[in-house]
Amino acid sequence: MLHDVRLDDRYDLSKSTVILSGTQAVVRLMLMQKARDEKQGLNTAGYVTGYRGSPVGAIDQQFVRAEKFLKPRDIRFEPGLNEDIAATALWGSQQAEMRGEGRYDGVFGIWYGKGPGVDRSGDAFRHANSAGTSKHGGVLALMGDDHAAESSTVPHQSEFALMDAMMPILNPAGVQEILDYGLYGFALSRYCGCWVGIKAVHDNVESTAIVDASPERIKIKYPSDFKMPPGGLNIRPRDDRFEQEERMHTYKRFAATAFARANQLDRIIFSGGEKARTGIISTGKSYLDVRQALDDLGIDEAASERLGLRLAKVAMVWPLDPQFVEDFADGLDLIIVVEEKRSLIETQIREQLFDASTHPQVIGKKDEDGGHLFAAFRTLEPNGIAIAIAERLLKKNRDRAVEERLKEIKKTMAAVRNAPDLAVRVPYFCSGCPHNSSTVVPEGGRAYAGIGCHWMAQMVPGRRTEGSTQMGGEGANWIGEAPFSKRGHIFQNLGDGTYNHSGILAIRAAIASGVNITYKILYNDAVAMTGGQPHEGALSVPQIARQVRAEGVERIALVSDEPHKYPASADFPDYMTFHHRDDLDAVQ
Ligand SMILES: Cc1ncc(C[n+]2csc(CCOP(=O)(O)OP(=O)(O)O)c2C)c(N)n1
Ligand code: SF4
Repeated sequence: MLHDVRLDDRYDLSKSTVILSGTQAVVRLMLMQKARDEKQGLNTAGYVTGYRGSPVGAIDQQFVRAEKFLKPRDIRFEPGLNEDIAATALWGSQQAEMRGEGRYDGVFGIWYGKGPGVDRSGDAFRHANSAGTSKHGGVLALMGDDHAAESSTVPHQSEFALMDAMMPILNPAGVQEILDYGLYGFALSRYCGCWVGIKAVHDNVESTAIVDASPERIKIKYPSDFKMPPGGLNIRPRDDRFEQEERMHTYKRFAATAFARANQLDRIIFSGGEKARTGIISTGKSYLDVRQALDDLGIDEAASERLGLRLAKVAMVWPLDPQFVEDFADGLDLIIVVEEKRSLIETQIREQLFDASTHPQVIGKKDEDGGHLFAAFRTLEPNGIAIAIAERLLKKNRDRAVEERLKEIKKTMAAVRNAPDLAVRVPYFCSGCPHNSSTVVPEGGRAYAGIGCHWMAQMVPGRRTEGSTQMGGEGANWIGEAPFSKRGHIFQNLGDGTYNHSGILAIRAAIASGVNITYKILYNDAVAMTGGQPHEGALSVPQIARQVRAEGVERIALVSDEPHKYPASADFPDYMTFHHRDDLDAVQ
C-alpha cells in the first residue's frame, strides 16, 4: 500500500519520515525544538531573524510560508533590516527572561546570513556571545558560505569570523544533519552559554532529502567530565566584561568540547583495523567528497581494514575536541586532512599533537614535501581527493584494485580537462528589467556598480560601469578616491534594498565629505536578487526622497517610465524634478 504523503507533512511532527529541503529543515528544526521543550515541561518560544543572501537566500520565504505552523507554536519570524541589527535583536531574545520579565521560560533562536553578513555582524556577535545565551533559550548562527562564489562578489568561509567571536561551529554534511546538529546545537548553546555556528553551504542547505525528522530522534547527554562553575555559563544581568572574558576562556569553550565528546558528535567512521597507519579526517561537504572519492576507489569498510585506513568525520570543527584527536591519531603515521578553503581542522590537529612524544605526519594544505596538496582557494572535488588518497595508500601497500581505479580516475580527469565548454553564457537582465535602461551612463561619465541585480551592468558592453564595494559601502570608495583622482564626478548605482539595508549611511558619508557624486537609487520595490522579498518596514519613493533631502541632498530628480504615477499629493520634498526615462541622458 502506498503511504499517504502530503506537502504539509514536512511540518507535521507526527510524521517522522519526511522529504525536506535544507531551508525547510531549518523551519522544521524550530518546531522540533519547541516540541522537545514542551515534553520537558518548558514553556519556550522561538525567534528567527537575519538577512537574506545565497545560500540562505530562501530561508525568509520558507518561514513566511510556514507561518500557519509557526505562530500557534510561539515561533516568531522577523526579517532583519540587516544582519548585525538582526544579530543584536537575537541577543535581546536571550535577555527576555533574565530580569524576571519574561513571558516564556526561554527563547531559542536562529540568526541567518550570508558570509558578508557574518563579517559585518562581528561586533554584534562578539558582544552577544560574550554575554551568552539563556538557560532555556540558545542561539544558532546559520552562516551561509558560498565557497564557489556562484552568487557572491567574494568567495566565503565564515568559520574564522565565528571563531574570532569564540562561537563553537558545527558543520553538517546534509539535510539530516541540519536537523540533528540543529538540535544538538540548541542543547550545546544552552549548556555552554555560547552562540553556536552552523555552516550552511549550498550542498546542504539547498539540497533535498528524505530524512528522519522525529523530534525525539536525538537524545542529549550531558558531560560528566566538566565541572560547571558556580553561577553557570548563561547570560545574566549586570555582567562584568572581564568576568565574561574569563568565563569564556576558562569554561565556555571547554564546556563545548565536553558536550561534543559526551554526545559523540565527532565520529570514527572506519577504524582501519589493528594495523591502521593512515588516517583521513574531514567534515561537512568535504566529508561527502571524501566518501565519493573512496567509493570511486572501491574502498569500503572491509577494504579500509585491508589498507589500514582510518576515516573520521568531525561535526564540531571549532573548538576541536583534543580527546577525539588523540583517539583518532593513535597508531597512525600519516593524517590526511581534507577540508575546503583555509586550514581549520589541520592547524588545530597540529597544535594538539605537537607536544606528543610521537605523532603522525599531518598533511592537507601542504603535502609531505611542503608542496601544495588541497588548495585553500576555490573548491575541492572528489577526483582530486581520490588521487591524493590513493597515491599515499599505494606507497604503503601495493593494491591492484586501488591501482586500477586510480588509473581510471586519472584518465577521466584528463578527458574532462581537455574537453571544451559546451556553451558560455554571460548573465544578463531579465527582459523588461528597469535596470537595463536606468544604468545607462552619459558620454564621458563613469559609474560604479552596486550590490544587487544591477551589478550586471558591468557585463553590458559600453556601459562604463566597473567596480563595486561590499553591500552598503556604495560610493564610500569615491570619498577616498576623489581627492586623488583627475576625475571630478562619479555615478553610483544603489539598489533600494541595499539603500534600506545600509546604503543610506554611505550617502550620509558622501554628503559629509563633500565629494561630487550622483547616486542613482534604483527603485524596483524589491530585494530582487535574492528572490524579490519586500523591503523591511516598506519603503516608498517619496519616503526615500524625503530621507535623502533630510540628509542634505540638494538636487533630487525622479526618473521613471511612468512619472505621472506619482501625484503632486505624494508628499515629495520641495524643488524635486520629475522626468520620463527617455530623458535620462539629459537629466544626468
Ligand atoms: C552584507 C550582504 N548581505 C546580503 C547580501 C546578498 N545580496 C546580494 S544582492 C542583494 C539584494 C540587493 O537588493 P537591491 O539593492 O534592492 O538590488 P536589486 O537586486 O533589487 O537590483 C542581497 C541581499 C550581500 N551581498 N551582502
Ligand atoms: S530579477 Fe528583477 S531586478 Fe533582477 S534582473 Fe530580473 S527583472 Fe531585473
